[in-house]
Amino acid sequence: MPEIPLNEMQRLTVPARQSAGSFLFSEVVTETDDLQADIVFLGIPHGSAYTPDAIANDQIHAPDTIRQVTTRVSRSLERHDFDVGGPIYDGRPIRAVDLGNVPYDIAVPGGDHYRKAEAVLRQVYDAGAMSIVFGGDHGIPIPILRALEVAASPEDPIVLIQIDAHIDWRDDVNGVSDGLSSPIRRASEMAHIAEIFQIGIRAQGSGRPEEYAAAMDYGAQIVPAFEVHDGGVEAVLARIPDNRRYYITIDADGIDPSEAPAVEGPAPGGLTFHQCRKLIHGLVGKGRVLGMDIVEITPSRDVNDITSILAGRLAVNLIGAAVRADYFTPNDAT
Ligand SMILES: [Mn+2]
Repeated sequence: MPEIPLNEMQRLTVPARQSAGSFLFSEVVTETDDLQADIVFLGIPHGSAYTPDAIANDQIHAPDTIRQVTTRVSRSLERHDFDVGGPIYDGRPIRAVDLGNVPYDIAVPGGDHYRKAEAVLRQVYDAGAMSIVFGGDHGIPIPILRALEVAASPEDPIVLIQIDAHIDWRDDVNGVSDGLSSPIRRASEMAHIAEIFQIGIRAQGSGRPEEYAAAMDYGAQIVPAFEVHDGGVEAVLARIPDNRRYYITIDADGIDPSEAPAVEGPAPGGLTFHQCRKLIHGLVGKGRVLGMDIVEITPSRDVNDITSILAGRLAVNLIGAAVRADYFTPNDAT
């Protein structure tokens, strides 16, 4: 591919739309070469589209919509937050920054946003920061998971936790292998990822016989939604190995449409916010959560922004739990 001169669109990230602000009032940083941060927020609006019209799908608006509802996620960082047992950052000197969004470059066929996303996240993980990424569709964890290579090794592989109605094991759709139906298949091919838990799967789970067979051959741990409802989150946590590094990918349709209506394919019987929260807190207590993404939110279908607020609240719960588990700084640090 010919070298394209550096311009605005060649930047790895660009700030969010000004009216959207930043997530949780955090400082906006788009110079990431020497990143200093404990936690980063990043929008990856664009997946790897299956059809030309899907390049501009509704999901591309989710990162800025989630930023825009910040004051409904957290009125102020100083307030007591009952989900996490105090102010979100617990008064500790945590540096959380909003890296903006990974731009789509129309000058490059197919875009080069996955390359940019992977590049910026490699910097994030090199800096030892936790990533909280807002998609975008469910293709966007693919560059995230590739970048996680720098935070793990084949000897200490990452445990992938997916919350989703669908198993996402397609090898390709329309010849596109990095799209929204394939993130778990791609993850399964990465040497630095082992043990995949797929939680909340239900209905037909978009698993054709060959995808289900591939998941079983790999040894994917499929935890259907109704198993979570019947056995409880504790039983799911007990199945997940302790003292590991974890990465969490949440497809909004894994959550029940009564709580997360802004999805393309609502499926009854999904996980509740309460169950997701418990799972996140449980994982933080088990080991090191390296990051989390929340994808597949379609803001135009939302009801009173509840799905975007829910996404923000899941992020707050991960942060609050990680801060109190001394991920970033000990309690007595000043
Ligand atoms: Mn999915």
